[in-house]
Amino acid sequence: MHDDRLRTWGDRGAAPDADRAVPSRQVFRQTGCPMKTIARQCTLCEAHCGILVTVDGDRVARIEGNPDDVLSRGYICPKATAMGGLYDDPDRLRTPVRRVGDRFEPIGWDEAFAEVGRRLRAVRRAHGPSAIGMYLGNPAAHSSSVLYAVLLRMVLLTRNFYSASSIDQFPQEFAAWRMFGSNVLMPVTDIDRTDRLVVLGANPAVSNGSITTMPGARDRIRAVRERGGTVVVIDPRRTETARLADEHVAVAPGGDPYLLLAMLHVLVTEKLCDERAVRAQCSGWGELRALVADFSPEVAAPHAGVDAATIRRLAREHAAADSAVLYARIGVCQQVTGTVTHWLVNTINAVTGNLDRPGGQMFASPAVDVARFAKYLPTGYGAWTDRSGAHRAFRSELPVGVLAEEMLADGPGRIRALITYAGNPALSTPQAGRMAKALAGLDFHVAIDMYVTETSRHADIILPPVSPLEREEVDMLFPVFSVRNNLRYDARVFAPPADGLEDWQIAAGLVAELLPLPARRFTGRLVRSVFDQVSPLRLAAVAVATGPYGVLWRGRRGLTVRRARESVGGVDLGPLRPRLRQVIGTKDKRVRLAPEDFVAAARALIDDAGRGVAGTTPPDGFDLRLIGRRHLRSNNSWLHNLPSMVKGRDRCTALMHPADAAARNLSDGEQVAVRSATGSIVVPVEVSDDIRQGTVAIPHGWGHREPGVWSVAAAHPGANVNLLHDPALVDSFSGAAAVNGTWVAVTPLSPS
Ligand SMILES: Nc1nc2c(c(=O)[nH]1)N[C@H]1C(S)=C(S)[C@@H](COP(=O)(O)OP(=O)(O)OC[C@H]3O[C@@H](n4cnc5c(=O)[nH]c(N)nc54)[C@H](O)[C@@H]3O)O[C@H]1N2
Ligand SMILES: Nc1nc2c(c(=O)[nH]1)N[C@H]1C(S)=C(S)[C@@H](COP(=O)(O)OP(=O)(O)OC[C@H]3O[C@@H](n4cnc5c(=O)[nH]c(N)nc54)[C@H](O)[C@@H]3O)O[C@H]1N2
Ligand code: SF4
Ligand SMILES: [Mo]
Repeated sequence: MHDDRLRTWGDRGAAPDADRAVPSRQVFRQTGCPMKTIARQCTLCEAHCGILVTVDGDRVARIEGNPDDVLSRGYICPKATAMGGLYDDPDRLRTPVRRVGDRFEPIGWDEAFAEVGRRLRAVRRAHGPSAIGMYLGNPAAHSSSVLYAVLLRMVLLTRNFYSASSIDQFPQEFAAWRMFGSNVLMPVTDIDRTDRLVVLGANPAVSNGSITTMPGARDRIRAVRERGGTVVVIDPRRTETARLADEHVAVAPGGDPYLLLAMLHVLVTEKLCDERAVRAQCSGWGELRALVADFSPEVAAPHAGVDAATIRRLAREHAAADSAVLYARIGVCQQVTGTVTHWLVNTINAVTGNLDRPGGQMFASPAVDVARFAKYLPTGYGAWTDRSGAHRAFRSELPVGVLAEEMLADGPGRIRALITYAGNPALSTPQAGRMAKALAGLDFHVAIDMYVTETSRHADIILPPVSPLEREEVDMLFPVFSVRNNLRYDARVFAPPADGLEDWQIAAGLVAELLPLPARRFTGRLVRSVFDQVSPLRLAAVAVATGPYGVLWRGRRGLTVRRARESVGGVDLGPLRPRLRQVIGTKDKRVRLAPEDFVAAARALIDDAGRGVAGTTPPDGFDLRLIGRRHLRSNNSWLHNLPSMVKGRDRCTALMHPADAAARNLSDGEQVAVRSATGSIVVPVEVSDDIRQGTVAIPHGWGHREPGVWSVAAAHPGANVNLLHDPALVDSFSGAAAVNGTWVAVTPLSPS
C-alpha cells in the first residue's frame, strides 16, 4: 500500500540535522527490515506537531515526535498516536454511504455525487440559494482542503453559512478587525522571547496553543521561567498551565474585562504606559485614558473576583518587564464580553509598548503571506442577518447559535438542506437540545465526515475523506499564527485506496455539481477533471514560489515547496519580525485603541460595576457558574472512539470545589444532576480545590448516546454539556456563543 513516490534513504541514524540549509530526505528505511519511517505532522489540532511515523506493511508500528521539526522540536502529546488509531479504526467509513431507514449502505462515488447534486439543486431551485445551509467544523482548518470548502461556500451563494469559528475565535477576529483593520490580523504571542507571559482564559499546557500555534507549550512556558522571566495564569481553575506558572490568579468567570479595565486604569494613572510607542503606533489614546480614568482596582475588584492589590501589581509588573505579553484565548472568547476582553488584551499589550516587538504580540511573516493581503479581505459585517434580525453576519457567517432555529422555524428562508463538513454541531454547539430534531426534519443532508457521528447519523448521504495519514499537503493557514516562521510539508504515509478521495476532491466534486452548468453530464466531468489538476499542493507550490521567500523574488536560492518536502522537519524561516506598518489595514495605519462601540460597551460595564450591578446576578434557583475544560487525550467531540484516548478514569466530570460539594452533601465520584435554564445532564462530580469556589467545569464534546453511532465511545458516553448552554447568550459584537459562565445548579441524583 505504500506510495512508491516516497523515496527511501539508507539508515535513520544518518539523518542530517534538519538545519535547514542542507535539504535532506523525509523517508528513512531501516536497514534489514521492511519498516520505514516517514516524517509529517500530526494534524489533529492546531499545534501540527512534527511526527515520525514508522510503518510496517500497511500498519502503523510507531509514532514519535520528530526532533528535527522546526516548530515542535520533538514534542508530541498522547493524541499523536491517534493518527494511527484513526487509520485503523474499523468504524471509520471507507466508502460513501446512503441512509436506508436506520441503516447506512455503501454506494459508489459517482452515484453519491450525482444524488447529492440532484437533491441540492432541487432544493435550490424550489427555495433559493439560502435554503441550503452549510456548517464547517474545526478539522476543516487542519487540512488545506479548507480552500475548497471556501470555494464551495462561494458557489452556494447562501446566507446560511455557519462554522465552529462562532463558538471559538470570532470575538478575537472581531477585535482584530476593529483595531488592526482585518479580522485575520490576530497577533501572535511571542512566547519564546518574552520576559513575562500572562495567560488569560487559555490552557496551552493542554491545548498546545491556539491562535498562537505553540506545540510543546509546556516546554516553552518552562523556558520563560528558566531564562528569568515570569509566568502568570489568570483562570478560575488552577489549570495544568497554572501549575507551571509563578502565580495563579483565580479570576471569577466573566471577571476579566473588569480586571483588564482596572489594570489600564493603573497603567494610565500611574503613568506606566510607553507613550512613545503609543504615539508612534496608535490612535484613540485620549478616549482610552478618559474611559478608565475613574475605574480603580478597588471598584473593579468585587466584579473581577480579584483583590485590588493584585490587580494593581499585575499592571505594574506588566509595565516593568523588559517585554511582556497578555495571551488570551477561548476562556475569554466564549463570553458575552468576548470581543471587549480581546480588545482590552491587545490594548494593554500595545500601551505598554509590547505590540510588534520581540517578546510581545507580533504578526508572523509566513511563506504564504496571508497577513500582507488581509486588509483587502472584506469582513462584510452586517451584510445580512438571521431571520429574526437579531444576529448579524460577520465575515459572511451567521452565528452557530441560530443554526437549529434557521432549520426549524418554518417560513421563507428556512434551511431545508444542509452540508456539514468536518463538524459535529449536534455535540459542539449549544442548541437547547433541538439539533437532533432540526437535523431530522431536513429535506436533505449531506455530511462530509469519516464517521457516523451524532450529526452525520441524520445525513442522507455521508461522503468520507481518506484518513489524515493518506493525505499529502502543505499547511498554509497556521504558519500565519505560529510562534516561529516556518514552512512544513506533510508527506503521505499510506497511499489512499484507489477509490479514496481527499476532502478537497470531495468539495471540488460538490462544486461541480452546484455550478450552474449546461449539459451537466459532460461539463460536470470536465470541471472535475480541471479541479483535479488544481490540488492544494500545487496551489501551495505557486503561492510559496511567488511569496516573499519564493524563487520569484529570490531566484534560485528562494524557497520552494520542494525544499520543505526534502527536509526532515520543514524549513525554519526565523523568529517573528516586527511588521505592523506593513500589514495594518486601518486607514491611518494606526492601531485603534478606542473603537467607539467598544468604548461604549466598556463604559456600560464600568457604569454597572460602579452601581454594584455588574455581571449577571444569579437567576433564581441557580448558584454556580459553569465553565469548560479540555483534556490532553481528548479533542473536541471525535477522538473518543479510540481505546487509547479513553482509557483510565472517566473524564466527563463536573469539577467542583470541596466547599461547594460539602454544601450540597456531594462526595467525589457521585453522580449529580447539573441543571441550567436550558437543560440538564447527569455526570459524576470530581471534587478538587483546583477550581474556584462557586464555579464548576465540565468538558464539551461528550454525550455519545445515540444508538448505532460509535462502537467504542458508546461504552463511556459522557454527557453533552452544550445541552446546558443557552444559544441566545452570545458575544455582543461577533455573535459567538457564550458558553463560559452559564448559571447552573448541581444536585445529588435523587433515587428514582
Ligand atoms: N461547551 C463548549 N462547546 C464547544 C467548545 C467549548 O470549549 N465548550 N469549543 C468549541 C470549539 S473551540 C470548537 S473548534 C468546536 C469544534 O466543533 P466541531 O468542529 O463542530 O466539532 P468536532 O468535534 O471538531 O468534530 C469534527 C468532526 O469532523 C470529523 N473529521 C475529523 N477529521 C476530519 C477530516 O479530515 N475531514 C472531514 N471531512 N471530517 C473530519 C470528525 O469525525 C467529527 O465528526 O467545538 C466548540 N464547542
Ligand atoms: N487536548 C486538546 N487540545 C486542544 C483541543 C482539545 O479539545 N483537546 N481543542 C483545540 C481547539 S478547537 C481549541 S479552540 C484550542 C483552545 O485552546 P485553549 O483556549 O487553551 O482551551 P481551553 O483549555 O478550553 O482553555 C480555556 C481556559 O479558559 C478558562 N476560563 C473559563 N472561563 C474563564 C473566564 O471567565 N476567565 C478566564 N480568565 N478564564 C476562563 C478555563 O478554565 C480554561 O482553562 O485547543 C485546541 N487544542
Ligand atoms: S498537540 Fe497533540 S494532537 Fe495536537 S498536533 Fe501535537 S501531537 Fe497532535
Ligand atoms: Mo476551536
